Amino acid sequence: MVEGVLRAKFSGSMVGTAVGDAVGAGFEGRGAADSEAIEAAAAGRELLAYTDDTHMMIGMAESLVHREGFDGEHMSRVFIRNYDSEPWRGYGPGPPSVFRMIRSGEPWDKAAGKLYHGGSYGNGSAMRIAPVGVFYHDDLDMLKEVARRSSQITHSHELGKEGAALQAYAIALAINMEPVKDFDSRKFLAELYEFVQQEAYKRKLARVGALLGEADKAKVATDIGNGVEAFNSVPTAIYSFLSHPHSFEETVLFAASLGGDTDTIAAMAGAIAGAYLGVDSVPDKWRSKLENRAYIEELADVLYDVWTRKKRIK
Ligand code: F2R
Ligand code: MG
Ligand code: MG
Repeated sequence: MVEGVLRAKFSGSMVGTAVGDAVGAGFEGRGAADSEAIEAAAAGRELLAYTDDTHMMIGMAESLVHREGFDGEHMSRVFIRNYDSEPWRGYGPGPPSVFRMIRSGEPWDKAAGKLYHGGSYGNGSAMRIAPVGVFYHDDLDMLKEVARRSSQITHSHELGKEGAALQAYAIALAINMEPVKDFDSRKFLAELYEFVQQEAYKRKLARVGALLGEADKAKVATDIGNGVEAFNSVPTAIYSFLSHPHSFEETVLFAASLGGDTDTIAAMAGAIAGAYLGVDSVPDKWRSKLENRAYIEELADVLYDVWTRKKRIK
C-alpha cells in the first residue's frame, strides 16, 4: 500500500474513534434519535469534546509509541496517569476500581479479575483499541494476542477480551483494504465470523448478516444491541460500518442514532470507517472542531513512524 494512504488510515482510525465518540457523546444513555438531530447537535457545538473512550485510546497509543510495542505494565501506568489528570471524562465504574488496585500493589494483569464475576465484559477495552488495530494490522496473530492482553488490564472476562480482539480485527481488515465502489460487506462479515470463537459473538454476527439492509433502526438496536456490554455494542458498530461502507459521516450518524451507548458505538464504528476510508473521509465540519485534534493526529503519525521503523528492522 502507498505510504501516504497507510498513514492516513492510521490517522483515520484514531481520529475516527475520537470524532465518533464526540458526536455520539451527548446522546449516551438515551433512546434512539434522528440522524438530523445528532448532526444539528454537533453543528451547534464550538468544540467536539471527547470522553473516556478517546482518553483511553490516547493512553494506548502513548504506551505503544513509548515502548515501541505492547508492554502491559507500562500501559496500565499510562492509563492511571491519564485518569488521575482527567478523571471527569465519564469513565465506567470498572477501570477506576482497577486503577486503585494496581496503585495498591496488585499486578497489572491480575487486578481486573477481581471485578464483577470473572472480570468485566463491558466495552471499555474494545472502545479504545484502534491503536492496536492499526499497529498490528500486518500480523494478525500478534494483533489478537495484544488486543486480549491489553483488555486484561481492565476487562478480563472472556467476552470482554473477545470484544476487544474482534474490534481490533475489524480495524485491521479495514486498514488492509483499498476503498472500492463494490465493497463486499458479506465477505468482510464472513471473515469476522471465522475469527470469533465465543458463541455469543457468533450469534450476534449472524444477526448482523441477517439485518444488513434493514431500514428499521429500532430492530437493529433490539436485535444486535446498543448496551455497554462488549457483545451488545461491538457487533452493532460493525453493523453501522457494513451498512454504510462508503461514508464515514453516515456510519457515525447511524451508530450515534441507535440510542443506548451512543458515544462508544459511534467511536468503534468511526474507528473501522476511518481505517477503511482514511482520515480525509472525516468531514471537516467535525474534524476541525475536535478537541485535541492536533495531538491525536500527531500521535497517529508517530505511531505510524514507529510501525515503519520496526518493519524495517524485522
Ligand atoms: N460511563 C459511561 N457512561 C455513563 C455516564 C457518563 C456521563 N455522561 C458522565 O459524563 O459522567 N460511559 C463509559 O463507560 C462505558 C465503558 O465502561 P467500561 O469501561 O467497560 O466499564 P465497566 O465497569 O468495566 O463495565 C461497564 C458495565 O458493564 C456491566 N458489566 C461488565 N461486566 C460485567 C459482569 N461480569 N457481570 C455483570 N455486569 C457486568 C456493568 O453494568 C458495568 O458497570 C462506555 O460506554 C463509556 O463511554
Ligand atoms: Mg464514553
Ligand atoms: Mg459510552
